[in-house]
Amino acid sequence: MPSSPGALVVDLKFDRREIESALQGAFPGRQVLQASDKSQDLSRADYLVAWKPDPDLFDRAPNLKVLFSGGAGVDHLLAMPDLPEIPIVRFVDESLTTRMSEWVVLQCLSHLRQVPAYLAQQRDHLWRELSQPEAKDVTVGIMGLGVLGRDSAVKLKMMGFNVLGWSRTKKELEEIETFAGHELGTFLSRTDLLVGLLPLTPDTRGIFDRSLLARLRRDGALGGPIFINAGRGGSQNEADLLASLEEGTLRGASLDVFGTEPLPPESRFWSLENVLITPHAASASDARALFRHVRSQISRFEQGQPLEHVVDRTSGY
Ligand code: NDP
Ligand code: OXD
Repeated sequence: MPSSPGALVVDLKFDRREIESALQGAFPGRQVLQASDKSQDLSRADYLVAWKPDPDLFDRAPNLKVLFSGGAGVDHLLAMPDLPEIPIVRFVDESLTTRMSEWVVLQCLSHLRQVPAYLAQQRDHLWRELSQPEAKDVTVGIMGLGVLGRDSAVKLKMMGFNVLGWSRTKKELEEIETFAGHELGTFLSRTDLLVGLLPLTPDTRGIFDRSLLARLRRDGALGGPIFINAGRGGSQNEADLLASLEEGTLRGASLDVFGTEPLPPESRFWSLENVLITPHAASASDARALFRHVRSQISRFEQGQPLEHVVDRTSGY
């Protein structure tokens, strides 16, 4: 008798109704178990799709074969105690990539077109035209040239910016000048708008500190450097960031991620007029797209084909 397909456990801290609706018909013939129901027996499940899972999850589901991250980043999984030695597949999907590029382009244009200053003027009922540099005179440097960084680079280029990219290993990208790890200094000295799209790993934790921010170009068309981060909050030294914004080493910032999320109401970041804040919403995972990706990877796995987007545990991404 053919055995029934392995069950999938879902542990996603997303909107419950969105998950329920996206699960309708998503895994035909396969049992789907919700980890939030503590009465469920997960002991025979083969697969898990998770975003910030409960700490007891691996005790409850000891026979998993593949772990799917509910997002592109996997730091939330790699930090878990008792993480089993099974493949971890991260979420890579056009919808996620497109959303991130929209956010990055939006933030770069917002600083180019002086949105923080105009918002302050609007609050004060002030009608005053500010200077208007052109995108071609401004250089965006992207730290992290992975799936998200590369797409953002192409779209920023389409908007007319000069674009540079930095990554651990050297990349070849059409019309985009790229730098490898050891070339960070040169990359920073030519960057006006610094975009962080790095995963959080032991090597990137706290990388955006005062000394790094102080190496950005100071005499560019924007009148001072801007920092834009949608990677992970853990890669920014927030005390250094606040000091750099307050003393003018940085002219402004756009921050989607923070060391503590939600950002506490008493955080000084909230009241800085030169900072645009979004609530870790640069590129939310679309539940339907996520389940499509999980279904297709499970199907590859069960047909004996290699899984795609498997995390390298040594590098941490
Ligand atoms: P990828 O794994 O595709 O790319 C990671 C990039 O970072 C690669 O270019 C890699 O270099 C580079 N990198 C990693 N470590 C270092 C290092 N020590 N020094 C220099 N470069 C390094 O990831 P994605 O592009 O898919 O996603 C990036 C991150 O974005 C995620 O890990 C996640 O944290 C964040 N994210 C945030 C979202 C949000 O809504 N705010 C949504 C989705 C993702 P190399 O190419 O040489 O390997
Ligand atoms: C992700 C995120 O990693 O949303 O996908 O942060």
